[in-house]
Amino acid sequence: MDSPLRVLTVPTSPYPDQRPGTNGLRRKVHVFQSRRNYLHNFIQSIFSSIDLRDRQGSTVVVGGDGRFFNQTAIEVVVQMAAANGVGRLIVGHHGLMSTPASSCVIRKSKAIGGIILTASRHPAGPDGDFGMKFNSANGGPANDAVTNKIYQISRTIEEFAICPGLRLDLTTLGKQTFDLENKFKPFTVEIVDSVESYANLMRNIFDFAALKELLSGENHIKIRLDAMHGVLGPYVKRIMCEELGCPSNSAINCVPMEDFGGQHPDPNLIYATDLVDSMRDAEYDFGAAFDGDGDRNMILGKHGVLVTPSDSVAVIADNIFCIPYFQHSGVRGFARSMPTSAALDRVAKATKIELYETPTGWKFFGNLMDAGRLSLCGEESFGTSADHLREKDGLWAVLAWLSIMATRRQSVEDILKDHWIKYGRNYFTRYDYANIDIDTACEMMEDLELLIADKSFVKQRFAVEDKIYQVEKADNFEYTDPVDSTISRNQGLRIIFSDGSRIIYRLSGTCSDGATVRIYLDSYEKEHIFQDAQVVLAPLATIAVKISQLHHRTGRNGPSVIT
Ligand code: VG1
Ligand code: CO
Repeated sequence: MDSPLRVLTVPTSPYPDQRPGTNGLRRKVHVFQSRRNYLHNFIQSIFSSIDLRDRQGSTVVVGGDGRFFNQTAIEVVVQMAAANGVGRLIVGHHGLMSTPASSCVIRKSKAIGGIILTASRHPAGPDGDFGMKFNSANGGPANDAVTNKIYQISRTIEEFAICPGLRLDLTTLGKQTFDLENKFKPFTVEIVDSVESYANLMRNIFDFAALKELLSGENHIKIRLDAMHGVLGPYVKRIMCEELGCPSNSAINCVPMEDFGGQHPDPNLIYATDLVDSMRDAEYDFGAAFDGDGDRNMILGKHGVLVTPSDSVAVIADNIFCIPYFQHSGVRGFARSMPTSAALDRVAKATKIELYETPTGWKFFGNLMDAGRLSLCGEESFGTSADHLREKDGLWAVLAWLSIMATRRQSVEDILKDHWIKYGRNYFTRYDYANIDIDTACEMMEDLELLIADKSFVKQRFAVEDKIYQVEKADNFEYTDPVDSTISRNQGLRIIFSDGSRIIYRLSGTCSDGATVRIYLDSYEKEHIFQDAQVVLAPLATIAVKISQLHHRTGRNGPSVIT
């Protein structure tokens, strides 16, 4: 018999910059590779943030989007979990598990949490990004109290525990047991097929027979799904092709790759080029793309008509009973992140369902769901999901849209048009200025805050060509969690005009280096609903740039990306 594996305590020195952002820690791969114990320190900080009594013998889920450095990192996570008293690890086959599937598996297995190795939509490879998300027992991103604790520990860490001799076989499904020389034993690892667990959940939410009829019945529609070489490929193949009968050419870029084929696995009109190109002519009725870790989605109709994520959640809300899950569970509430357009608010008002406006980041929705107050939510950043788990869920959003199409027997475009006719249209766009010097970005935000806080700012008028906007309210968004009264400050600067139009400024919390300034523009039209969004929002953009002096301060003459 082999002798038990040794557990070592290794001295280390802290790093000052391991504060998790909007959703986890993200850095350039070379930071993890070249800074001694950078990875180990963060993993130890995660484990140390969990009380030893809760940790001992507990279950932890480990997933990843398959990007470069995942294999190295998984090995370290497993060796450190064993040395930190975790009793059982559930790891995705080949180390792969999408973010929504991880949330599903954490909940099903009653784990104390999960570590998801991903930098989400950021490019990968030796020159790309790597990252780690930490989710709590409810399956959702850890809240600020937890991430602050992790950060505080990382600033003073002196040692970490590891079982360096532990070797795992990620290719074989099933249980592997390890003997350790310490008091915590035995340590087991289960390699699981997360696609099956996730598919099971979907079968209980949607009417698969109706979807099968829509996708492969006599008068079936044609769809195109782009996994962008992220983790979602196997889920798309199994659920959409094998089970619902879509022909195999309807699923593209479905082999997960370490570098995502050199692309940004970011589902928007700029980066999802394969999908956008193939949707241009009239061949496909429906298209969708997902990000690296499978939590984001972009929905397109025939000819590539975009459903903005802000509209997407509103349309799903208005058609919520096309999804059998909600017929059984009822609808408890709707929510959107603050910068997301107010399209959802109109549906909430009409249906008399409670609406919550939360700060950016999925963690805020989880608390409301756990308290039974929220059923459906969305973010403008291509995130849509419900309370079946605690993450945004790319494939769920696709199945939700297809369910609406199956029930209403209408095209994406007609569903969208009907929605605007019924509720009016919230035009929305986001300008991103990436790789801005951090000090310049912070200074701009500070100056802006002072400017809009001045009493004279309210009632001020801004004119662009024949449009005049008058400021009605301006503030730094602050959120009080209605469940536990936690206050989250500094969540974005808002300027709200008298016609309801909004300009919002925020600094991204997911950058791997430098700063990204985001400007969100939202404007409502009751009647003129068929205009070009960029044209409608151009005056607001001019005002946003003028007030912030963004171009002057950064030397830029336009955003890096418009979504
Ligand atoms: C961005 C989005 C936010 C999203 C977050 C994580 O955060 O704006 O809506 O929840 O990414 O998404 P930020 O702080 O950069 O604006 V994912 O799919 O990258 O985990
Ligand atoms: Co993501």
